[in-house]
Amino acid sequence: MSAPERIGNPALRAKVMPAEAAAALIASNSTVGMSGFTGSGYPKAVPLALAARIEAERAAGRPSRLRVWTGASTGPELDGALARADGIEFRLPYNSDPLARERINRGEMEYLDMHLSQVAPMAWEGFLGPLDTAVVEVTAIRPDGTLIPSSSVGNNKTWLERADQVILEVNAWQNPALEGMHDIYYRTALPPNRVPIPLVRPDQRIGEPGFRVDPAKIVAIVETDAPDRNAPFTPPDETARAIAGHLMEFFRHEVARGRLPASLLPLQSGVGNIANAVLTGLKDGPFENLTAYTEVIQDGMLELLDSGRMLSASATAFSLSPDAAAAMNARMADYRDKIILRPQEISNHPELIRRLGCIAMNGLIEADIYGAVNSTHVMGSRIQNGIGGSGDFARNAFISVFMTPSTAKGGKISAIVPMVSHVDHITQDVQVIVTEQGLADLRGLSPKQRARAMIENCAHPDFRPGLEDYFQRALKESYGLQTPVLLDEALSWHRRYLETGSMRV
Ligand code: 0RQ
Repeated sequence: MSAPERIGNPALRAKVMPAEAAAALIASNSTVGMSGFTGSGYPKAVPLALAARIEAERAAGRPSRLRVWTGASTGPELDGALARADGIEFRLPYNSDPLARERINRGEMEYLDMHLSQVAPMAWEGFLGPLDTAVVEVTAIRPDGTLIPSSSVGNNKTWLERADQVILEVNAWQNPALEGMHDIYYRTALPPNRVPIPLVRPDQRIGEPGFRVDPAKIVAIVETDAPDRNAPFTPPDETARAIAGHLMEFFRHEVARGRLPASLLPLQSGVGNIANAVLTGLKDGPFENLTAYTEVIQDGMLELLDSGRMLSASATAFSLSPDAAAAMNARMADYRDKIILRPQEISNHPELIRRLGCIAMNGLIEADIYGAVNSTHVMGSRIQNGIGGSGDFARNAFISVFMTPSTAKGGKISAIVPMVSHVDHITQDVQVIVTEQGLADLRGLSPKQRARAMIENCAHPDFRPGLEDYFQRALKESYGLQTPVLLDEALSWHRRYLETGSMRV
C-alpha cells in the first residue's frame, strides 16, 4: 500500500500537515491521551515536535507542562523526549522510560500507577478529568473514515471518543496486513447499564476491525514511517531456565492430578526476561494446543505460535524485540488468524479473566515470607515501572503465579524478605511463587504454612538462615501468632541495604 492510499478518505487527506503544525494545535498545560502500549503503536512524530515546542517556549519564558495519558509504556520519542524537555506534569497509567522514571523518583513528575483495565472506565466515569486532545497512531484510514489500528490498541478507542480534538499519525512502517487483526468492542457502558461481555473463548471476535471517530474532531493528520522501538530481550540464562523448569514441572503435576487440562488454560505472561524465558520453556515442553489471553505478545509467544504449540493469542499489543518486530512485520498476514488485538479494558477485563480461567505469570521486585508481592517499588519508595496489568490478572486468575530470581543486584538483595516494603498484591491474590531455587505452591496454606514454604523453597541459601531466624523469633515474640511479625525488624533488611549497599549481615 503506497503512502497516499493509507489515507483512503479524501476529506481527511486534506488535513495532512507536518508534525510541528499538528503539535502547535495542542494547548499548553492541557491533557493529551496518546496511543502506545509497551513500546508499540505510540505516536512517533507529534510528541517529538511537542517536546521541541515546550523547550523553545520555556527558553522564551513561557514554561508549560502536559498531563499525559497512554495505554502503558511507550518509546523514547514519547516519554523519553517529553521527560527530557520536562514537559510532563502528570502521567498515567504505566511507565518504563528511564528518563521519566528519574523525574518521577526525583519528585519532578506526578505519576498515577493504575490497574490497566481501569483506565478506560475511569476516563468515562469522569474521575480523571477532561481529555483535550487524542494523539493516536494508526495503520491506515479507510475511505469511510474507519481507522485501522496499528501494533497496539490500548486505550485508543476511549481517547478517540473522549477527546475534544484528535490528531492522527498514519505510520507507513506498520504493515497494512494488520487490518483484520483487531477486535474493537463497542458495547461497554457505565453502571447501571453494563451487560455481560459475550466472550467465552480467547480466540473469539466480538467487535469491529477498526475505530470509529467523528471526522469533525480530527484536526490534523501526520504521516510517518518509523519503527516501534523496544528493548531487546536477553537470551534466557541459567536462572531463567531454572525458573521455567520449575514452572513446567508444576504444570505437569497439575495436569497429572487432573487440576489443569492437558492444553493448560489461557496463559497470561507479563513483561520482562523471565516471562519471556517461560514462554520459550513452553515451546520445548509437553503441552499442546495452548492459547493465550494476555496483555502483550512477546518474542517467546511468537515462537510458540510459530512452533504450532500455541493455537491463538489474544492481547492488546505487541512487545517485541527489534529483530522479532521486523520479522513479524514482514510476515504479518501469516499471523492474522492466530492473533487478536483488543482494547486493554477487554484484554485485561476481570470478568473475562475470571471466566476464561487464565494462568497469570508475572514478575516481581520482592515477595515476603507470607507471599505478599511488591511489583513496583524498590526499597518501598522508588518506582520501577508500575503495576501494569499484573493486578488485573493476578486477582482474577485460575492460578496466579509470580516469578523472580531469588536475589537482585549481584546477590546483595534478597527478593524474599521478612516484609515487603510496598504492597501491590496481597497474599490472597498470590498463589504460586517461583525462583530458581524452587516453587512454593501457597494455595490452601495458612500464613505460617506459607512462610515455611517460601523460606524452604524460594529463598536463596545465603539468605535462608536469616529468614528462618527471623520467623522463629517472630513465632516467639510477635503480638499475635496468626501472621507473626517483628515490627521493629520487619523492614530492617531494606534499611541495611540503604545504609550499607547490601542486605547481607
Ligand atoms: O534494575 O535494570 O537497574 O538493574 O529491577 O529487574 O531483574 O531486569 O526483571 O525485567 O523481569 O522486571 C517486576 C520490574 C521485573 C517487571 C519487574 C531491579 C533490577 C533491575 C528490573 P536495573 P529485572 P524484569 C503485564 C504485567 C510489573 C508490571 C507487570 C514489572 C529492575 O516484571 O515491571 O507485571 N512488573 N505487568 O535490578 C531492588 C529488588 C529488585 C530490584 C529487581 N528486589 N530490589 N531492585 N530489581 N528486583 C505487562 C504490563 O503490564 C505492561
